[in-house]
Amino acid sequence: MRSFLTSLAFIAGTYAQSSVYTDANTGITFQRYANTEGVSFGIAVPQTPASDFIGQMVAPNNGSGYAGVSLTPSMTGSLLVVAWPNNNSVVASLRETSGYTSPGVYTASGLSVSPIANGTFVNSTHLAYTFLCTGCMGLDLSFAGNSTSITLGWALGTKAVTNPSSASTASFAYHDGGSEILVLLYLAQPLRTTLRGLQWQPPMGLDLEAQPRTQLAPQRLLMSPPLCPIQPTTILLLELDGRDHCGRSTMAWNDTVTQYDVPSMAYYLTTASDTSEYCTDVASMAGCLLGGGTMVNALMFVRPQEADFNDKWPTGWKFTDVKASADKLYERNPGTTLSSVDRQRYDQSAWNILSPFFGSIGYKEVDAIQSPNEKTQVFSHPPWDIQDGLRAGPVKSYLPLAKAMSNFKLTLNTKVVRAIRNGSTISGVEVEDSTGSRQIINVNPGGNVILASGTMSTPRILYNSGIGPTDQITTVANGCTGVKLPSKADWINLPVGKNLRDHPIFTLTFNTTANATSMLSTDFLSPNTTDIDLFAKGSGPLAQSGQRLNFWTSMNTTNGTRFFQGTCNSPAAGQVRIKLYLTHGATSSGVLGITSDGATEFTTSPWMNTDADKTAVITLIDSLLAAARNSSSLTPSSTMSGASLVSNYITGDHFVGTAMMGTSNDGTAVVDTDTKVFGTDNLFVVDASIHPDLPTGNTQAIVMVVAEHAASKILALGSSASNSSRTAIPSKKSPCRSAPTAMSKRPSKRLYRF
Ligand SMILES: Cc1cc2nc3c(=O)[nH]c(=O)nc-3n(C[C@H](O)[C@H](O)[C@H](O)COP(=O)(O)OP(=O)(O)OC[C@H]3O[C@@H](n4cnc5c(N)ncnc54)[C@H](O)[C@@H]3O)c2cc1C
Ligand SMILES: *[C@@H]1O[C@H](CO)[C@@H](O)[C@H](O)[C@H]1NC(C)=O
Ligand SMILES: *[C@@H]1O[C@H](CO)[C@@H](O)[C@H](O)[C@H]1NC(C)=O
Ligand SMILES: *[C@@H]1O[C@H](CO)[C@@H](O)[C@H](O)[C@H]1NC(C)=O
Ligand SMILES: *[C@@H]1O[C@H](CO)[C@@H](O)[C@H](O)[C@H]1NC(C)=O
Ligand SMILES: *[C@@H]1O[C@H](CO)[C@@H](O)[C@H](O)[C@H]1NC(C)=O
Ligand SMILES: *[C@@H]1O[C@H](CO)[C@@H](O)[C@H](O)[C@H]1NC(C)=O
Ligand SMILES: *[C@@H]1O[C@H](CO)[C@@H](O)[C@H](O)[C@H]1NC(C)=O
Ligand SMILES: *[C@@H]1O[C@H](CO)[C@@H](O)[C@H](O)[C@H]1NC(C)=O
Ligand SMILES: *[C@@H]1O[C@H](CO)[C@@H](O)[C@H](O)[C@H]1NC(C)=O
Ligand SMILES: *[C@@H]1O[C@H](CO)[C@@H](O)[C@H](O)[C@H]1NC(C)=O
Ligand SMILES: *[C@@H]1O[C@H](CO)[C@@H](O)[C@H](O)[C@H]1NC(C)=O
Ligand SMILES: CC(=O)N[C@H]1CO[C@H](CO)[C@@H](O)[C@@H]1O
Repeated sequence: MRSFLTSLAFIAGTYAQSSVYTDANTGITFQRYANTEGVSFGIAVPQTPASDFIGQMVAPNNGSGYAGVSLTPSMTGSLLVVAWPNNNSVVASLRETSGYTSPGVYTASGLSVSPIANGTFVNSTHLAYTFLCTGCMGLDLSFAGNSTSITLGWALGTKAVTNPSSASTASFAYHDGGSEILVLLYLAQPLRTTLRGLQWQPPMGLDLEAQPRTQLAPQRLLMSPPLCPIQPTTILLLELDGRDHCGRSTMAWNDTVTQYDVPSMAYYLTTASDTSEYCTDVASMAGCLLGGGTMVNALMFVRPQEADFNDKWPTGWKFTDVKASADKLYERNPGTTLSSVDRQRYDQSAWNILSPFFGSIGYKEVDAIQSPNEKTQVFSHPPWDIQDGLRAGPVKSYLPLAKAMSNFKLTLNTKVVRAIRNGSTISGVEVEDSTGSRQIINVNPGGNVILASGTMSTPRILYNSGIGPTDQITTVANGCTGVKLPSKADWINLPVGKNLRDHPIFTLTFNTTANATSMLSTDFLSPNTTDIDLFAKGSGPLAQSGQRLNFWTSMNTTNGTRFFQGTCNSPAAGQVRIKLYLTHGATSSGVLGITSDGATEFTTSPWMNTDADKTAVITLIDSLLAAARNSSSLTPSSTMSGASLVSNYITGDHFVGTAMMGTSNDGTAVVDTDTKVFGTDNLFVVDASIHPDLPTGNTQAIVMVVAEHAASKILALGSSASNSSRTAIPSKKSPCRSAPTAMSKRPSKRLYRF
């Protein structure tokens, strides 16, 4: 006999997200997954999660069979809740199995399921079982009450249950396959319900007291494309890319995950078969897909050190000011130095060679997630934005919050061209779809427009809106993009595009006499079944990004303190590689301008244009090379030196500064400390472009911290928006037929940044 739930290894699993749902029969609000076949499962947990939850399963009912849910992704070794119809009543019990057989009753003291009467019934089409699961959370066999997302299993069987009237002796035939789903439960609105005096809410909820619901909306800004609140209860997120995450390239070896989900793919995205996610009209590389850089980056998640804010950010944005926002971010999106769910580290030869090397020259091992302020002479396992073995980031940790809200709308395939101004007031945005057709979306009186298209793109929207240096706006006026500018008297002269900064990266590759048995690209691109199976459990080398060791140090010079970051791995057998970044404290900067056909370009390159930066890099590289030559494990080539490498750098793709924040409209800043563009009433920028300084590590973590803090600043301003509806006014683009395309004008050299 084919045994119970054989195919519940979720072979055909698809990701499904839950959303908030209030059940009319019980009044309980659940975080619920529902499919189109009438199957749903919802969970509510107490406001302070302990071990109890309320669950509700609903399944089609034809008088026999059963419905089951597993409280982990696996059917074996998981607490199972199974319910079935018995005449007109519902019988249920807790079960567990270590093999693929009819699961036995699970009895343990303190564990039970008890039905909630109004939500437990059989009607002519469905079976509903709503229950209090006492003692059920936080076990090896279940999930933790404070999880930020959980994956569960589901099964339906249509074969008759043996002994259906008895909760303890009923047994089940195998399920019919094809009914299993993966349920991913995400944080949603902080709704809660009262049951027997307890406060319940959908799992992974926010602190309602600290987060009144009306204050949630602007958090959707985080790392997001332009956002257009049209009235206080309506948030429109405009994303130029046409595909949501689900429409993206999946892996040949696992069609439920995209190339962005798989952490090890972070080092291979530029050479993947689908590279359509990179922007084609900007000066350097950026992600033009929902989630932007956070979906294509190398997953480094370097929590900013205090000095990253304290040195150059204005009053109101020092570390003590942003700390609460940082903590809020880390609660939802923590990052990790140990990404594999099985808590093993894989492919560690570079770590095994370099950690003793750095130890021998006085560096100390730290955990970069736990000790963000230790940035001199330290090394760490790489901190990554990975959770449950998959790429994390705002698309997973924040966007579902927004999508669960009825006042939020995401519009794809909508490129923002410009803000439409009447003097200082933004009355709408002009948007373009992929066919080049344009229309205007009006902002209701009192509404705000928030640009979040990144350091490489936000300046274009500002120039197109008549905001920026006169020469850049003049390029738009004389160009062929057909952008309608405000009259010259209304141009706002701000230093948009200036203060562009980035981390230059220097590459030091060493032969090693030690045992560098690194995995090869083929191991990642065509993984074997061992690694595929490990990945399915959130573990193994595919659940890691490409770095194997990170180090940081600093150097005091007469021209200030400069920080350095190194990301290391073993690119081939017998070799280790250090990618050395000059970071916080670098004094070089450049300028981002616009071309006549609407692409952005470097009019001054942002890297290594001060002598003090050059001297510091040469000094640090020479000291590392001397230490390597002095070591027993590393053999740098004899021609390598600071002087030979200093001009040989690639971009870090960590651009900041093109719409810099400052305290006053004195010609040095574009946005004020509320992130509002000077000279406007309701235009904001929340992305890496507003950062006045380069951080010590890769940019995404600090960009997210700043976005959280910006949300609180914008909320504090309040809104007086009315609630009229929006209208769309079609307009036409006059395309640049004869001009070179933005694509062909981009730098021909594709810089590889890892
Ligand atoms: C290849 C690469 C590797 C990186 N590696 C790392 C790393 O390992 N760790 C790290 O911390 N950082 C890394 N970064 C940097 C980090 O990802 C960025 O600093 C961060 O994503 C910047 O966020 P942002 O919100 O400013 O803009 P972006 O992430 O660029 O987001 C901009 C968004 O706006 C959309 N958009 C752009 N123009 C328009 C328009 N006109 N209309 C509508 N939508 C528009 C885009 O599609 C995108 O969704 C990397 C970046 C790149 C490109
Ligand atoms: C449950 O049903 C009873 C009877 O229909 C009703 O009086 C009661 O209000 C319901 N309880 C809830 C929480 O809906
Ligand atoms: C219930 O449905 C299954 C599959 O649709 C079918 O095989 C079975 O005969 C049905 N049972 C009843 C009692 O209708
Ligand atoms: C259904 O109810 C009838 C009468 O109450 C009872 O005789 C029968 O055993 C029940 N059927 C099952 C499957 O329990
Ligand atoms: C039976 O109950 C389910 C779950 O509440 C509901 O969706 C369905 O509409 C009900 N069917 C009928 C016929 O009332
Ligand atoms: C969840 O709770 C466990 C144990 O109570 C704790 O170790 C863990 O850090 C918590 N996780 C989060 C994300 O709060
Ligand atoms: C622009 O604003 C002025 C007042 O600030 C107002 O009189 C005028 O009607 C507005 N124009 C448009 C087109 O809305
Ligand atoms: C090199 O490392 C591999 C994998 O860890 C190990 O199997 C092998 O024995 C090592 N060889 C030497 C010479 O240390
Ligand atoms: C699968 O690949 C990994 C990484 O290359 C390797 O360590 C492992 O031995 C391989 N397993 C099998 C069964 O080939
Ligand atoms: C694909 O990956 C997901 C996510 O890790 C996993 O749950 C699923 O089981 C995998 N599927 C296969 C066929 O390996
Ligand atoms: C640099 O100087 C600061 C004081 O200005 C000191 O705290 C720090 O330790 C120095 N760093 C190094 C690497 O010497
Ligand atoms: C590094 O190793 C390669 C391949 O074995 C060899 O060709 C090269 O000469 C070595 N370089 C140094 C500096 O030892
Ligand atoms: C020699 C040198 O690089 N001097 C730089 C010191 O730092 C300031 C900014 O802090 C730069 O403007 C100088 O060019």
